[in-house]
Amino acid sequence: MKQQHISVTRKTKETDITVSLDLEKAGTVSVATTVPFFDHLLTSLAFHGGFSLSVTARGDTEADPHHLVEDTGIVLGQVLRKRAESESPLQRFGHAVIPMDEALAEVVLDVSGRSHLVYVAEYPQERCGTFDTALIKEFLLGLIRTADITLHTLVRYGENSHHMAEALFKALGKVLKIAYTRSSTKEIPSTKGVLE
Ligand SMILES: [Mn+2]
Repeated sequence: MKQQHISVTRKTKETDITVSLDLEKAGTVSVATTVPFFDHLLTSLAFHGGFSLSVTARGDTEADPHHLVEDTGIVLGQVLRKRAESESPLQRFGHAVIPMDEALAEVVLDVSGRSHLVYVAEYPQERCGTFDTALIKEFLLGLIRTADITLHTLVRYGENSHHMAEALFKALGKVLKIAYTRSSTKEIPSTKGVLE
C-alpha cells in the first residue's frame, strides 16, 4: 500500500513536535519551530529537496532551543523510517554537493538500517543570528538515530556560517529526495538481500 503522506507527532515534557512529509509533492512547505534560523534551514531543506514538508514545534526554548532542535531531528527521522518501510525498495543511496556563494557542502546518504553520522564542519562564526551552530550536529544525530541511516555531512569550506549551514541543509534536502525515492527494480539494494 503506497503511503505518500507521512505524519508523526511526538510529545514529551520538553517538546511537542509534528512533522508531515510528502516526498512526491513539491511546493508546500510550512515550518514553524519558534526558532527563526532553524525555520530557515528546514524551509531550504524542503524547498531545494523538491518535496512538501510541514513542521510545527513547541518546547522549552526559553533557556536553550537544544531540546527542540534535537527532537525535531528525532521526529523527522521517525517519518523517514516510516517512508523506508512503506516504499521499499528505495534507491537507498544519495549524494549532493551544493555551493552557497563562498561555502561548499557535501552530503552522502545510505539508507542502510544502521545509524552512523560523520559530521565535519568548522563554522567561523559560532552563531547565525541567535542560533548556535553547534545545534546542527544535535539535529543530525537525532535524525540518524531514529531513521537508521548512514549520513556523511561535510562542510568543505566557507567564510560565513549562515551560508555554510544553509548549503548543508540544501544538500541534505536533495539527498533525502534521491535516496528515499522508490527504486524501479524490485530487488532490495543489498547483496545480503535484506536491509535491517
Ligand atoms: Mn539564508
